Amino acid sequence: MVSEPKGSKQSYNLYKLCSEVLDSETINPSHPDTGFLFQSSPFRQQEHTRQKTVWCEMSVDGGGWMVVQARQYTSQIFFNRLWRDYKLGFGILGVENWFGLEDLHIWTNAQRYSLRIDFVDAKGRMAYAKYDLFSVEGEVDSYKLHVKGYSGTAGNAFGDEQEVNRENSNGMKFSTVDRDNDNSERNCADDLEGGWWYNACTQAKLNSPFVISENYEVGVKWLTWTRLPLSQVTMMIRPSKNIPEMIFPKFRSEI
Ligand SMILES: [Ca+2]
Repeated sequence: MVSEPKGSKQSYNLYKLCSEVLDSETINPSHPDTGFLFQSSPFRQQEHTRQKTVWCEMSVDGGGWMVVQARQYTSQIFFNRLWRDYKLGFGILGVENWFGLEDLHIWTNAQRYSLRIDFVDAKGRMAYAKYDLFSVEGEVDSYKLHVKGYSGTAGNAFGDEQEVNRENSNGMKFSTVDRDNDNSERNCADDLEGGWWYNACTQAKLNSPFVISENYEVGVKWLTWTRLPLSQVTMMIRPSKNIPEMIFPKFRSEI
């Protein structure tokens, strides 16, 4: 944990983001190499007091990532939850969790973020998908997903926003079992048993229950990589670096 400045009247942190802990020269050498929890805030200004305990991942791809979704096939956390739970977040930090759509919106609108998703399949093989830009709109727009700039080894299961593909999640609203915002005549969240940015429905089934099957319909899957069920997934975000504003005019600049 990052210690607080001694004598400070309020509990403001030295750092606001996982990436700033990493960037700092005063990083505490007692930090574990892989990850830790600390109080984070999306804003730099001290008048913004919105804070949240977050899970920092410091060993993957240069570190400084904040984990926003994690699944493990051994876990007991139930993911087929209602809108309110997906909005506010749930799970156990450091084990299996959903960060929460409202905070995802606030964080990714405070500045530009990259997204990285790491996968382990049932045979222990690993792959990843990375997006240079990731943002989530507000609740009035049903937390619509936007990603750009794919790279990685697992394929772009979110798809391109301009591309017509009824399984692309990019540009889609979030849906839960009690809020059907998808493009299917059915209720994708009900059929696939987890909240997600469904179209009709998706190639990225990351909040579904773990089922050992190569059946396309069931299990935790990233179908541009493999039909094998996944045994582990981690979604994490970090501020984007060195991305010219003019290329991505739809994304807001840092406040
Ligand atoms: Ca529907």
